[in-house]
Amino acid sequence: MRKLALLAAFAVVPLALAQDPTAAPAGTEAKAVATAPERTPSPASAEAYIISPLDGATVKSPVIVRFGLKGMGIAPAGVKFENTGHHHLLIDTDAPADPGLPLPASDKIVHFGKGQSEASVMLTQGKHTLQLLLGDQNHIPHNPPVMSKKITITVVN
Ligand SMILES: [Cu+2]
Repeated sequence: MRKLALLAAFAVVPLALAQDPTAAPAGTEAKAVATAPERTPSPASAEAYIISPLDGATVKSPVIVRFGLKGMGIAPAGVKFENTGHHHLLIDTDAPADPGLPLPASDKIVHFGKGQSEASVMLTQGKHTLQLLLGDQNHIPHNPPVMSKKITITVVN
């Protein structure tokens, strides 16, 4: 199962990137066209939140970040299942302006496509912001996006 999920994650990334995001106008609701990337709807009750560290906390690196999610479930990237998604941790950055595109992977946008619910994050000393953003099987934020409050922490030695 673990291997399968991994394979699925690798298989879906090039596919998602290859799709033309302009094919589906932003804000288009439902009426699924199999070939065009579409926003996956999120239930109104959905909420992502950072369990720990707490906003304003002073912590040491590596920082264990625990991901909270209400009203939805976790599924690995590449797996389509209603009302699920996987976490992305935004580090010292805002969410990309266009929520209709697959989230890029970078040092500041970390994917947890295996369905992880916590991460150990190496951070330099000083202030950092953390925010969770759920993505669907294609790493595209839901509609509306399921995003946590952005927290600020201070990392010390
Ligand atoms: Cu992702």
